Order: sequence, then C-alpha cells, then structure tokens
Amino acid sequence: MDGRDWGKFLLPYEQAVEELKVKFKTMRNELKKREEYSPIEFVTGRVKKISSILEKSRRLHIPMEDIEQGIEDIAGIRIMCQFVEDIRYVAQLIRNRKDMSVLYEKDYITNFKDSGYRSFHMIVEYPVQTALGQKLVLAEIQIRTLAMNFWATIEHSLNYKFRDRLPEDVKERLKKAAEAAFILDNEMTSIRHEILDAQRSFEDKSRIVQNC
Ligand code: 0O2
Repeated sequence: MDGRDWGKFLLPYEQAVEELKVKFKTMRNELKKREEYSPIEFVTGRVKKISSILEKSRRLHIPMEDIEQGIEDIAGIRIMCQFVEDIRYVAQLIRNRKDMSVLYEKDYITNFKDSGYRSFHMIVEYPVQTALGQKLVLAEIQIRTLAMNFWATIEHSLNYKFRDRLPEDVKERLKKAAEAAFILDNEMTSIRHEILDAQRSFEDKSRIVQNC
C-alpha cells in the first residue's frame, strides 16, 4: 500500500474513533447529571500508527489482505475510571449498547500481564456509515483506572525508549511500581464513599459560587 492507499484504508477507523470518543464523552456527561457521579473520568482515542500496524502484522504473521480482521486495535479507545469497581460498571454499559457489539473481552486485571500491565479490554464491532455505505470496523476499548493508566503510559514510553529491550533492573522496578499502583487502587476503593462525598460537596459548592 502506498501513502494514498493507507489514507483511504484508515478513513473508517478515523471515523470510528471520532464517533466513539463523542459517544463515551456523552455517556460520561449523562451519568454525571443522572447519578451525580460518573464512572468515566476521561476518554481518549487514537488510530494506530502505520508503522505499528506493519510491525504487528509482521510479528503475528498476518498478511496485508487480512489486517482488517487480524489486527483488532487499529481503532483504539481508552476509558479512564477513578475506581476499579467503575471498570465493571462501564463494561456492562458497553455490553448493553445497541450501536456496537462486543466480540470478546480480555481481563488483564484479574490476569495481569508479566510486565505488570493491568487493564480491561473489549473488542467491539462498530458500524460506520461511509459515503460508500455501512462498514463494520473492529475497535479495542481499554478500560482502566487512573493509576493503571499512569503505569501503562510510563511503561509504554520506556519500552519505546529502549526499543522493547528493557534492562532487567528497569523491568523489576516497573513490576514493583505496578504492585504499588494496585495497592493504591485498593486503598482508594476502601475510602471510596468518603472520596465521593467530598467530590459531591466540592461540586455543590462550586455550583453555588458560579450562581452567585
Ligand atoms: P499502541 O497503542 O498501538 O502504541 P499485542 O500485545 O499487541 O501483542 P494483542 O493480543 O492484540 O497483542 O494485544 P492486547 O494485549 O489485547 O492489547 C494490545 C494493547 O494493549 C497495546 O497496544 C497497549 O495499548 C496495551 N498493552 C498490552 N500490554 C501492555 C503492556 O505490557 N504495557 C503497556 N504499557 N501496554 C500494554 P500497542 O500495540 O502496544 O500500542
């Protein structure tokens, strides 16, 4: 594929990422209004870089004609939550939706990776309406806490710096840091009610100040 072909190939994925970002941001705002608390803290999305698609297709021996089905995270959405319990709630909301269907899930929270990586992944099929008609695209939705996201972002950039050959001592420190993030999440869960109460009264106060 040359540059123009890639541009055309990625169009439906770009559309899917834009639409899904809007949908999950809307879900966040709706829940905030309805339930005074949103399990979604913030949402990001990206289309996988061409170099990463090529690297993954080589690594997994996926021929170019099969990458639409073989690489499931060309369109990627990340949903960040405050608490681990929120992840299960958001996953259930996604399962209930009629505008996408969940193909399968990977629970890297219960079965965390050797690296220390924790996150909940859902592979969904999402229909985009293009000028040529409807096209079903695969997207990966990663749901994680703020602590899991902090760890994954740092680990990802270190892997990039060391070109996936992390020195052993850095690997060990990262594993310890992942455990620390896990403990942090558990501690936050144990004082969840106090945190939520504090956030509510803080928001009530700022609303009063705004209305004055
Ligand atoms: P990006 O965002 O393209 O730069 P794979 O892990 O890719 O061999 P699989 O089964 O498709 O195979 O992947 P998986 O594990 O469901 O999800 C891949 C994505 O999950 C990665 O995308 C990361 O975003 C995230 N991920 C998985 N394992 C780790 C990990 O150990 N550390 C970090 N930081 N992220 C992880 P890409 O392709 O790496 O990223």
